[in-house]
Amino acid sequence: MDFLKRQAALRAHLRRQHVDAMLISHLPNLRYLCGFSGSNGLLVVGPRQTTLFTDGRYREQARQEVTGARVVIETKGDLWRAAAAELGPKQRLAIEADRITLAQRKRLFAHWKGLHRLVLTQGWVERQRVIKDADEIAALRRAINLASSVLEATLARMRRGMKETELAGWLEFSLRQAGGEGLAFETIVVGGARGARIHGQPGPQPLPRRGFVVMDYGVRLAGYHSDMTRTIHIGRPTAKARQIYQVVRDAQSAALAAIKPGVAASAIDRAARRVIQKAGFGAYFPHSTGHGVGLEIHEAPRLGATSQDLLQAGQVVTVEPGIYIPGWGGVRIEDVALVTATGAEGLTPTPKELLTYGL
Ligand SMILES: [Mn+2]
Repeated sequence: MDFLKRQAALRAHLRRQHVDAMLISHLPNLRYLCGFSGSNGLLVVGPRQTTLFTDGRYREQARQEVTGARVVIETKGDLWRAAAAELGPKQRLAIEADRITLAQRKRLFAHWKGLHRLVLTQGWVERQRVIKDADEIAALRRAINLASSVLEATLARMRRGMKETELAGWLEFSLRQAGGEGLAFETIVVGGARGARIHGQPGPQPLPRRGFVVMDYGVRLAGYHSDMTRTIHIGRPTAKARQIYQVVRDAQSAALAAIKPGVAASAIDRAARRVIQKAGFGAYFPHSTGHGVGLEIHEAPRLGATSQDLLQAGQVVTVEPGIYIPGWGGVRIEDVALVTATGAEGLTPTPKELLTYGL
């Protein structure tokens, strides 16, 4: 990961904004700029020097991980005071307004008398993170391939009467066994009518004797997140089940085909939604079509009807339309795609044919 290049790009932005330094508190942004993956840290990017402040628990980890920043281990327990001491008394300072609490702001100003020179910012580092570099794309591919690789063996463990939680557990164990650092988010495994809960948590309910099971899961690897959903069917699908699955698949294909640089992110959402509306299920697709993914599971751009984002080469986004019918169930199919110079490259290798299992 080229941390120095990322810091140089941020410094160029600070100069354009006539800001002397930036105090960064959002942990994924710290990781992006200097490699630090600990859970407590502040980064000051000054005109010539970058300094990471963390506590004694991370001494060894910071020594190994951090590139392009001086590391200060704060032993008195207040990183905000330590960072304030680093700031010049006359500097114009940018802070991440949407990533700082009122209590932290108070601590900063207890030690730095520069309130009138404070610049409240949002998304300065996140804007850089939107375009993934080659190292990041490689990391995302590894996470996505790992997650895809465990699905088949997990599905082979399904048994009649198995609880949703147990299937989710096998999925999560397999991700860990294959080398996953952690889960990308809380695994969703919901069967039968419960599949209509878009963000349902697995429960003690048994897998349906006949019906869909929605599995939405991801793994974190080297800080990067995967995100995929497959919906499988237990028992013989009805004509309605087949139809709904096909509509979702067609909606996803239409969205993937619409991706290319310069296109509005909202147009991708429209492409998926149009297919679902035409089939008469428009009222049953209440969420947006996708989102960026990287050091965070949800980041820019947002592929939704009201999104102002424009697609650009190097963005990595999910495409995940679905249909959810109360009392009946749900179907979602989710892949990750890389926006290329000419279109989209699907990064999720798992096939999308309707898979049916007899238990
Ligand atoms: Mn997703």
